[in-house]
Amino acid sequence: MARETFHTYCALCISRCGCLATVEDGRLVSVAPDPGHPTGRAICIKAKAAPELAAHRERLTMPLLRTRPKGDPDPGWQPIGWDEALALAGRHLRAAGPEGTAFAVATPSGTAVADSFGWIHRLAHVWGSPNLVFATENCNWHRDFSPALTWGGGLGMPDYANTGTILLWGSNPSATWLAHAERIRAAQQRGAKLVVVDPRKSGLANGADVWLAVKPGTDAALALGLIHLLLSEGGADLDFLRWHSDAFSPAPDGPGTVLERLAEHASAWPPERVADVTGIAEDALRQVADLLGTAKPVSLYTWTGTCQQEQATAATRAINLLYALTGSLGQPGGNRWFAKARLNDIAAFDQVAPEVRARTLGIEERPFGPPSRGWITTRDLFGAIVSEQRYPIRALVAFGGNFLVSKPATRHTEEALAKLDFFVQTELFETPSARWADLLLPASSCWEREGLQGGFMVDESAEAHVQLRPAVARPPGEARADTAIVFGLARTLGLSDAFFGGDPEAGLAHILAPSGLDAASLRTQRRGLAAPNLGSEPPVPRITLWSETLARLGGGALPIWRPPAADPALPFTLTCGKTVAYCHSQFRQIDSLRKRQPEPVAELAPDVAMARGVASGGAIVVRTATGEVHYRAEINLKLAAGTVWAHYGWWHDVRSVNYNAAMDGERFDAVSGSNALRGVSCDVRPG
Ligand SMILES: Nc1nc2c(c(=O)[nH]1)N[C@H]1C(S)=C(S)[C@@H](COP(=O)(O)OP(=O)(O)OC[C@H]3O[C@@H](n4cnc5c(=O)[nH]c(N)nc54)[C@H](O)[C@@H]3O)O[C@H]1N2
Ligand SMILES: Nc1nc2c(c(=O)[nH]1)N[C@H]1C(S)=C(S)[C@@H](COP(=O)(O)OP(=O)(O)OC[C@H]3O[C@@H](n4cnc5c(=O)[nH]c(N)nc54)[C@H](O)[C@@H]3O)O[C@H]1N2
Ligand code: SF4
Ligand SMILES: [Mo]
Repeated sequence: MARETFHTYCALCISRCGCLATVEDGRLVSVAPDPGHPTGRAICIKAKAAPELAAHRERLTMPLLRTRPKGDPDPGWQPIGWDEALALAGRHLRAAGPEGTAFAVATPSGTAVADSFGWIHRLAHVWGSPNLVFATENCNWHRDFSPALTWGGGLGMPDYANTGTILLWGSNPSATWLAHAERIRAAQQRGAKLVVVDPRKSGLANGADVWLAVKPGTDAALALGLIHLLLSEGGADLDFLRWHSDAFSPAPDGPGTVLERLAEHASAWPPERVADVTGIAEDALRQVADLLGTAKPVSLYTWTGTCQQEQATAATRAINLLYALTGSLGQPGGNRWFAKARLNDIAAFDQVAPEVRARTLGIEERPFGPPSRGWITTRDLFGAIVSEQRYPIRALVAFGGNFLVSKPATRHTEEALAKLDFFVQTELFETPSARWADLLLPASSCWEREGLQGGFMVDESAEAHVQLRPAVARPPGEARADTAIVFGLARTLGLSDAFFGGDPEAGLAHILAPSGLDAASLRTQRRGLAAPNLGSEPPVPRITLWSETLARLGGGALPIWRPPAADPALPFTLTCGKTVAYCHSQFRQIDSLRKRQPEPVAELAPDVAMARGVASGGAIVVRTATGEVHYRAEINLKLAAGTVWAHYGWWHDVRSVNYNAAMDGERFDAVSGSNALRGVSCDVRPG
């Protein structure tokens, strides 16, 4: 048997762990860490299960055409050839027209669709559609773009090698980003302090100097309370603020400086009140304020814990303001924007005419949110499809993504998918969302196609690293890479001129051109190379503590936390998070992973279990204002009081075990559109 081992990286999630893939006769047989790679020190159980994923009997192998009506549990899939499938898609997209076609893509942080992300955007833009759905508002928006409201750029990455204190806020890399967790652990071993803000103590929180068990959805109040302590007890870096911020400018709308106004604003949050709202003991608050003021430089990472909230913009603004006060932004040991390879951007955002851009769904309501970059919410898309109020949208072209499970308002989603004239989806598996497709196209997995990664994020040298992942295994049947499918669609739509004459290799050469690297050298050095031509790391940006933009939008120049409307019938707080076994709605069909985590679990804080007479292992129903979900209960002593922490992403019954079927999608952040998926009022009963 021909057995061969390749240097590659696992593309299944954002960690992009460097690994060694062993293949026998075109079949992936094992995946192991590649310690010499910048992110190769460890791999997780998902990568170990990759051979099962690649060879799974339920993988799609042929283009499939629906022959039965939508809503029929059996779509009556009829296999067809690729040429026929692409020609059919071309006819339907031309009938719908560019504005009548929306595009969708799975998350690049939790799937390997990252390989094709730029190409999919290019297809949408060159075709002329202003509307592309992806999970950004619930995912990376508040990490990558909402800090722009405070300092004009993204969050950057903690400089772990030099940091004094790490503030990990609503992010759990031990389950979600192995290479990131590894860097944090190394910093701790070097002596860095770690503060974790999370309603649930898991992973790194177990070894943290302080764990703040925040009540879900109260992060903005907590951050305002810490701002108050920093400003009232001398922990803020006033010299830094003098040079880099508007702190000492006169406040635009009244007496005093901006900093004085911030101090006054935050003084509404003395420790007693913060403790009352967030459930965090005053001692712990003071301990954290002390660390932030003294154990510098401070670095910050925050992700979906603070983003999937109704007040996500206020929460991220308050956390960003707190961080600005530490004086560590852009400093060695603080958050930095490590230089990465210079690559050409192929997304072609400017190809959409301004008058069409102006019609992006949601742009009027959220001009500083994702629609400003062409990213729309499923609520807006499905609303437009069903109501036809703005303009008719008749066709949807989706590359992965499983909205019926990953987005709220399941019934509304079904109604919209049913109404589309034409829905084509590329997928590895037949998901509940794919079951509504007219045409289902088989995608190869990341182990079966080449992929380029320009930057591995977690430190300076990792970010400068570029790797061209090889196709190591044979795709099942006729499955194709998403990029190849994009090129095929471009060809049928007559857009090949904008796609390098239809030659993906020429496209790759174009992407790499400014980096000083080329495909040939990356193909001989499969472990990747440091890019000779890096962009430059920006200097410390100008910080605006006082946001005129948000004031104009009605959110207040300084962030405000509002208590959610109390509902005595729903006394507990529901929230969620990810586990290492699965990504979102994926991998439930993989036996070894399913063995690790066989069923949907809701963890209950002891007070919740006690109040409702639930024992660990019992069946329960979690009820929100708009739905119910069935779970197995587990009592978790390391959970903030009053909290229910539940799994999401299950779909063996898309209604009864699907967290998001209990979310109606009508509660969302006004600036970004992020859904309130965490911090939701709920009750529990034995089921
Ligand atoms: N195994 C695995 N890895 C993944 C993914 C996956 O699905 N599975 N998905 C990838 C993607 S797309 C993303 S966006 C990242 C996400 O990465 P993370 O943001 O790390 O993921 P989560 O576990 O969803 O949420 C982080 C933490 O938020 C906490 N949390 C819940 N409610 C609140 C709250 O109200 N306030 C605060 N402060 N914390 C809260 C949870 O307890 C959890 O520990 O992971 C990526 N990696
Ligand atoms: N309640 C709740 N809801 C959430 C979250 C949460 O924490 N709680 N997290 C949110 C976040 S952070 C995100 S990013 C979204 C994720 O939402 P989605 O992007 O919808 O993610 P998945 O549910 O994993 O669906 C991804 C689909 O893409 C397919 N796929 C995987 N790789 C490829 C590929 O290479 N090509 C193609 N064509 N298909 C592929 C998979 O088979 C899978 O069916 O969910 C959000 N929804
Ligand atoms: S954490 Fe696991 S799934 Fe994610 S890239 Fe690393 S090995 Fe792959
Ligand atoms: Mo995400």
